[in-house]
Amino acid sequence: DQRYDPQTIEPKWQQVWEKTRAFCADADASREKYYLLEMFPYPSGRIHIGHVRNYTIGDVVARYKRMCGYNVLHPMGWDAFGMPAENAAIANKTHPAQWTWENIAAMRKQLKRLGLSYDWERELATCDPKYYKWEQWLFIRMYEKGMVYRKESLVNWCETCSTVLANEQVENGECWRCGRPVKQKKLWGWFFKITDYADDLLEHCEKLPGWPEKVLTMQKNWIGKSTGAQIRFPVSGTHEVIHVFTTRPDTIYGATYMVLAPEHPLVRTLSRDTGQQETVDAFVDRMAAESRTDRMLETKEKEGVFLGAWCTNPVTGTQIPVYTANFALMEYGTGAVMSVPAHDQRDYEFAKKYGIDIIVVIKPEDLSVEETAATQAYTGDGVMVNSGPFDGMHNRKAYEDLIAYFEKNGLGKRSISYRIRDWGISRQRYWGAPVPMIHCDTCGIVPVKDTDLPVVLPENVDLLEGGGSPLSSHEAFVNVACPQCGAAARRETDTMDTFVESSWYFERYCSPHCDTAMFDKKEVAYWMPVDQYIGGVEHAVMHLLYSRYFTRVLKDMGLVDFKEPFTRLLTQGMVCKETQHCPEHGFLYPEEAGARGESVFCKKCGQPVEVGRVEKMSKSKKNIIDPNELVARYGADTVRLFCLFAAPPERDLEWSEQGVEGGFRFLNRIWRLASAWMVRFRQTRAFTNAPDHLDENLRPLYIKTHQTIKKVTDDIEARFHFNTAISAVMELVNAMYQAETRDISPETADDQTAAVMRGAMETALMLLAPVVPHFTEELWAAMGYEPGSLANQSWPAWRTDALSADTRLIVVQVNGKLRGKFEIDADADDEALKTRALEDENVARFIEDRPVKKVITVKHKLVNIVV
Ligand code: ANZ
Ligand code: ZN
Repeated sequence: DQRYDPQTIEPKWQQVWEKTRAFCADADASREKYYLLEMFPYPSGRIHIGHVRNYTIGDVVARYKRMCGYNVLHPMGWDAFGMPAENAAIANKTHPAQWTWENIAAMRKQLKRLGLSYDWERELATCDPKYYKWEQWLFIRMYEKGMVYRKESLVNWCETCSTVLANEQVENGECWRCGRPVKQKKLWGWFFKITDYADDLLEHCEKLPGWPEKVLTMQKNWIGKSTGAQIRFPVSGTHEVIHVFTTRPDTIYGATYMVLAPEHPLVRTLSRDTGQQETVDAFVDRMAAESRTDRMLETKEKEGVFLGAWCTNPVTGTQIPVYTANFALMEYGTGAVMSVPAHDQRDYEFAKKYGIDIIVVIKPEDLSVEETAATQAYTGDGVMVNSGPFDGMHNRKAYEDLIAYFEKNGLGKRSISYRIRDWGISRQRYWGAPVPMIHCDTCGIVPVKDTDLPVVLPENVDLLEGGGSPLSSHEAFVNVACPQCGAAARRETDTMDTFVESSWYFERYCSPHCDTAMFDKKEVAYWMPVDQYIGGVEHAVMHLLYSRYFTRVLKDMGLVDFKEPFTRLLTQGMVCKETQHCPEHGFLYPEEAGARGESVFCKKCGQPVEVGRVEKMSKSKKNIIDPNELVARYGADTVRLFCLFAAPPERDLEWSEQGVEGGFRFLNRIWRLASAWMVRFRQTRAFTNAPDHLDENLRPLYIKTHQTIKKVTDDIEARFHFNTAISAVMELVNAMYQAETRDISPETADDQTAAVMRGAMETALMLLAPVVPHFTEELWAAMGYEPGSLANQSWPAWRTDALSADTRLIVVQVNGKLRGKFEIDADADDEALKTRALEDENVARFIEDRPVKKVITVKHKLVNIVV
């Protein structure tokens, strides 16, 4: 009698899978493909529990689909460029490349130990010149098509990381990576024209039914399409004109002041020699030091200064003061706001603060004009007032009429604004893919020749302590001949945002070793799009939007023939765990707290510890679990089982030691039962026929078996609810134990009994195979099957006639004479009885070609067919 020992079983099967290339995929037009992808990891050095959960969920789907007969592609690789490598290299006096490749080796080993069914022959790392060569190639194609441009602009600058950040990488005014405040800096950089695709990206949000609604909403908000008008406001006493973008042209009669963004070019021009110049300059300088997103916060105190200049409201002809203020953003609309304090809360607060007129121009039915904006702005619909010829009109109608009026009189035009900006991809850092461009004094900007690609990152660099790029001081890298005129020129030293690499890696996986193109078009045509993508919701805008954009670029280049890279998306929840908190020492590791009776105390100070707050696992909360330790203690299968059993994938999972123990016990229960019956199992085959051929006492277990197949399949198909699927298998195992305690034992079992037990056990193994692949493969082989064959075993099918324990025997008559019998669900309705009766061969023989005149059914008893 052998003990269940995952530490010997698991490496054994992993070797078998590797040797037999069990999960290597080949395109095969005769088979239906299924591309399952999890977001690839950054090689930080260690797999954390979030990875384990993410990859386990993906692995179960991949293994399940394989058993369902699909040709499955399930690749893995490394998002290997980026800042941590550089910082670690500076701190540890190594090279980013060395640090990265060592981490990859360590993490690959950890992933392999989890028994994930990857096609490792397709492994890629984005820092490999063979990979980024094609990114550079595409960059040049995009440049040729005007999809990339270089400009000087105000950028989000993180002092700590000394690099530019994309808007998507600024969170609440802070760097998404280091959490420090982000500043504004004027800098030259490269941009991808993602805004050209804003509308298309937005529209197709409606055509992604396989994506979570919340992710689509985030993308829509990020793209931020607003419709309205652009209107011209002439500046008094000059020839300048201020253009505003407004979503509410219907409120123009209430525009009592103008606000320009601090960076608006007219701010300095208009304030010159007005006596306000110094105040304005000081304000503008102060704003430059603040981050944009910070300024956008709704809660941020509104502040601004008068420019000393006036402009004319084009419909009223009144002079209104021009301000600059923190809430106006240069990057949105035109950088100028016609402020309507009566109908916009932000404008209202500002007007109150600076004593500016508030004029109501839209009145709701239930309020008087005086009451309408008495304490706050009124933002709803209503009837136009104080609006000259538009008075009395509904504001929605006035909206349209006013735009028509502007267009007719050259005062403005219909207009659309987007919140999304072009994607700034320049990074002033070393560890990234070099932008393949050359600056020549005579020829200007010249792309590197295709034959000179890749532009390889030089290895021998001095990384600068405080960050910054060592490339610009690397003479051998920088000095280059102009590809066009041959004169001495300088190489571009910006590297690309790492999100560029992750925008096409899923296409590269289709033919990862292709060295004549980004990818083999035929392979991509077969495998793409990804059928199921799985990853964290934190990528809802950046990575997932960039990837959609990049796929559109590839489509417009004729390289792919689809727009959307990911048909279905699953965003898995976080892994959380209880925390322990001491009032004096903050969060405690489990070993830093001791138990005294019912209560827990801090071992350092003896004070009682607050136990219980469940939070996302993180080093700072001291509630992390090391997957390596867990695997060493319980084996990979138990860890996988727990990750899937404890919660449905999209929900947060609360870690519990007892839960893991429970998983381990469950596997041992199956193991013991299988071991006890194994000799008997080997002498028999699983029973698979209709249940009416079974003895009464064996029928319940057989039916339970088929019910379980159906339940597990339905749970996986509907929403990947592995937790309830696993519960169902647990019930089946219980049913086997119950059958055993009643009257069945391996020693006394007759052939039919052993066959039904074997069928139940085989079914449990097949249903659990995607979840605990090593464990099930071991028992599968023990039962006499070809070792390693379970991974490619067909997913079991249920018999519809074996789904209900409560069946009835129905007799079938033709013209009143008994001609057949069948067993059917007690719930079966008349229609089901009739269909089943007519299907009966014997019955059909007696009907012959005669038309059926009438069918009489008696529930639970009889069908009489009259011909
Ligand atoms: C007048 C007005 C009246 C406005 C009113 C709103 C309500 P969304 O909907 O987000 O697109 N705006 C325009 N450009 C701006 C900029 N660069 N910085 C800050 N605010 C700006 O916002 C559009 C509205 O935001 C515009 O419509 C404008 O204020 C303001 F009752 O114009 B509105
Ligand atoms: Zn030149």
